[in-house]
Amino acid sequence: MGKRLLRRSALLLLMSAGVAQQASAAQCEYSVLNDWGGGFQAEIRITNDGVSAINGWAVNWEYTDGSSINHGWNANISDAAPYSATALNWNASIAPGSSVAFGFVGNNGSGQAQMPVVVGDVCATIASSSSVQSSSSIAPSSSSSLVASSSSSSVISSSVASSSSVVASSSSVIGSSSSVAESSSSLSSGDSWQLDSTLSQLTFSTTKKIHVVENMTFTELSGGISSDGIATLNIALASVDSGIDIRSERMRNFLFETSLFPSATVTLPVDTVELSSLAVGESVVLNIIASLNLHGVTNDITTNLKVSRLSTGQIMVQNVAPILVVADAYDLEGGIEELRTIANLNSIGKVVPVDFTLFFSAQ
Ligand code: UQ8
Repeated sequence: MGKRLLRRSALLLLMSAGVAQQASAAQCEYSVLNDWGGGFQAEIRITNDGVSAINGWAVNWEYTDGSSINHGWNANISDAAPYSATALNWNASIAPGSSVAFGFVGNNGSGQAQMPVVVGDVCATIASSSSVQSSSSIAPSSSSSLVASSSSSSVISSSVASSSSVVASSSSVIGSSSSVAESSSSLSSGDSWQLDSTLSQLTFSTTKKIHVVENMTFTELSGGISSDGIATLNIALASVDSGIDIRSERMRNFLFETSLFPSATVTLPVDTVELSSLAVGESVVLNIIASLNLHGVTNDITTNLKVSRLSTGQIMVQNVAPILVVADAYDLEGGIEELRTIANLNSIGKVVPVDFTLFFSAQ
């Protein structure tokens, strides 16, 4: 009886805290997008479910198993534990009903990727949840829901999420899409190689009216290869350049939905010993499995990459054959249909070849 009363008053306390903060409260959600045993890719999404705009935000989270972060994007992320992140200029303000997300890759402390509770003034006091959105072919992961008070948390339920593995064909990959964002992070110290965004390029080709093919590009790329062998490519989807301004804007709003999904991220494990033993002037073709997170969906890409050492301090990574991104595999078919209707076209192709040349500089 006493215990029941105690539980009820604790619940009432939580509920009233939630109500008091409702006007500007946001849900702060930690998701593990990919867990390959030794490392992980995760995202924190802040969703404004209050009635007024949020202007500026900061969140904190802690790992209790020694997990650490190597590289992040779309926020200023602290270099070491305890981890915190603050907004960049372009994503500081969150309108009611909208959300912003930032991401990072890191090393697991022990076993599976941990899912810490995210706290901060901006986060609703009553609950914050964590879930695994998808997993790579390398390792499946699980999801859990958490209820958190401002300083402590307890797991109230957990369930195993199914792993979604995707399309891979013998020579090039099938997967699709993603959303953009400016990507930058204060975290670069863990990288042994950093993507050179001025030299690197990523293009894709679209097809309309059966046989009209056009080349388009993303102008903002970032990423790196960490000393413990995690390569990351982050594509700011808002930087899409279709060659026609109004079309690029429509692609941001209707196709990639960049306010919800600001960036597409590719991660893959890399053998850093093999990389450092590559002589200047030498090239190697590697068969890799990467994970592409785009438009809230993560799929695997199996393909060949040509890696060339241009100098002691520079490597170049190119696709050997175009990587075929299937729009449907990333929930992009609805957006393509919207673009087709707006432009009054009879067809837009849903398989999109992607090509890239990436340059990395030694740190
Ligand atoms: C050492 C080592 C190994 C390091 C590794 C380094 C590393 C990280 C490597 C990466 C490896 C890797 C595997 C990378 C993968 C890269 C990929 C695959 C990235 C994905 C990129 C991406 C997000 C691509 C987009 C995909 C997609 C499905 C796009 C859909 C585009 C379409 C179909 C657009 C339709 C456009 C169109 C025809 C619009 C119609 C239109 C409109 C609406 C309009 O308004 C207008 O103007 C008035 C028109 O013109 C008249 C129109 O046509």
